[in-house]
Amino acid sequence: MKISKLNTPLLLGVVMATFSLFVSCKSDKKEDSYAKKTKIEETNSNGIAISDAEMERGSALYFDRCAGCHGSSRKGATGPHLLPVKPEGSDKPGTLEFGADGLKAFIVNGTAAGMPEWKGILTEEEIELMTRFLQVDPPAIPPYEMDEMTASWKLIIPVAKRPTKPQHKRNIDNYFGVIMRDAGKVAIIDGDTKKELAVLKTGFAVHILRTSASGRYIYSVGRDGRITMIDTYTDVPSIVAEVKGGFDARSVEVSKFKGYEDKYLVFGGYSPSHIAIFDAQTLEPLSITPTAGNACDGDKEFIEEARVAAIVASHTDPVWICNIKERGIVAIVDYTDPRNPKITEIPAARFLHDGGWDSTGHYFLVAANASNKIVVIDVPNKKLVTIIETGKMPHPGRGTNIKNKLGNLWVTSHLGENKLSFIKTNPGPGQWTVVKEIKATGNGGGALFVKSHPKSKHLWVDRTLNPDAKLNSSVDVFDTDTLELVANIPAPEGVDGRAVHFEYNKAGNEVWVSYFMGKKSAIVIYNDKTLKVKQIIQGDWVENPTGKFNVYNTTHDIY
Ligand code: DHE
Repeated sequence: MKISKLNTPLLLGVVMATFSLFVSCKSDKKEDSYAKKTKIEETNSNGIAISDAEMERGSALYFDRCAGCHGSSRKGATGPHLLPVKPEGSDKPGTLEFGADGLKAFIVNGTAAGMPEWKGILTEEEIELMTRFLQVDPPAIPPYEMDEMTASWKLIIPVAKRPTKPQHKRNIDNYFGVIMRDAGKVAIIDGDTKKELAVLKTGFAVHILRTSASGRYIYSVGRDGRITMIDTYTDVPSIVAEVKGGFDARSVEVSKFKGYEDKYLVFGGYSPSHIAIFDAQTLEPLSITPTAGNACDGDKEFIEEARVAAIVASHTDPVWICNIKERGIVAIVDYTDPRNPKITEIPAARFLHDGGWDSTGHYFLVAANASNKIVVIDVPNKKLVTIIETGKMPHPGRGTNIKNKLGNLWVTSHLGENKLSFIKTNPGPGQWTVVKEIKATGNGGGALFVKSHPKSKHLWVDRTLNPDAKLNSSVDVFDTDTLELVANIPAPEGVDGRAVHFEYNKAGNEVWVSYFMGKKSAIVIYNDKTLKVKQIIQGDWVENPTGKFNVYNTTHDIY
């Protein structure tokens, strides 16, 4: 079969975001994954020759590289389904229809709609294995229960042995946690001196960091489902506890409501799909709540793979907001009884991905990227406010808040098109509508993150997944008053790769940008006023940096 024949049906469904494909082979391997438990006699091979050992390797490869977008059970999410036979209601052919040659063409060449080329990332032999693995029925996702979770728990430094106050004079509020994704490490950098204080081994492809309500602890979570807890009070920041909340995850958050500071931590499982709650001082597991259920739109199908995407913690109530991706449900999780959390489900839209607070911390806005919408939730009242159509595949990160003559505006970028949408959040005419749309430099989508700061007059935008190297290696800066483009800033000399994600320092006068997936990784720090480079952080330990989280801004949800 020729690639041109394959393109139409499958490409329609493939969207801009098979990002996990980029995770380098150098990554720290998962020490244990669901792959180990998959055996061919437990699945239907559909006549494809594949041994148990190959099944295990195929599962591991799929899990690490493809599951993020296509789902662990291969039913599709951000990317299309990869099931042998077309499921009912889908317009996309099954993998058996494509056959080994067809699947190989996709894997080798990528797709025009955003799936990158695998050639050079996977070996020939791995690609060949995947063409067979994808034609076999997907293995069931094994359970991951409390006993296994508890067995994985390591309390490295008990609370009683930790210092009661900082053992140094540095300003923890201006520390940055920076993810070195492909090294499986997190660097803690002093934002005042720009010196790395520690580069800690945290696990396979860490995805995000969050800080405790007091700002003392930094927690990481990644594609091996491992949570790592870092104490900033010690002179050299140190890991004090670890636990595995599941096989795969993208989010973690802490309790931030008054009286619950630094008490509980929530983990959002991609695989298995569940919400797990831990003691935030020790990471002792407290409860697991599966998220499977029906979809938001009344579809009768019971969705087993109902992954937990973005999580935020309310400052006004003792709740977390957990977004159940495939079901399109916003779950408000009351943590006052953490062993038996009360969950209010708000049907919204599919598939929920990432989002953040408006400037008041009362409303939460989240992207339903498969339906091109932004969902607005009134958190204290546990109510859906509205669902707003913005553009192709909104991808805000946590979004960002700016203020100008149009009002208080929450901003999202889009993966699927060149558009920045500004949603008015304050009361009055136009509230909860898109009051302005603008374009970034050049053509096409690929934007992943936007960022501003209450003290800044600038809005920063990346184009990480745009195929044009000029665009994906530069960042745009807009004036928040006029919304005019102020600058398109290319990668500085000596730096290359794709620009991704922004973070301000505590004072709101510096912007940190990561450069990854190139030969010269770096964290580039700009003066937010002059837009000139202030410092470039490079070195052996700076390996494909991605997300950066300033302690003060993360603790107080400043974005
Ligand atoms: Fe992310 C946030 C999921 C690919 C970097 N990413 C998130 C969140 C989710 C998510 C659910 C929101 C967490 C929260 O706020 O609680 N990301 C996914 C995926 O499923 C996806 C599409 C594919 C995958 O397999 O992981 C994916 N993400 C990527 C990347 O390829 C990026 C660019 C680099 C990487 O880590 O591989 C990437 N995602 C990030 C970052 C954030 C994030 C830096 C945090 C943004 C913030 O400011 O909060």
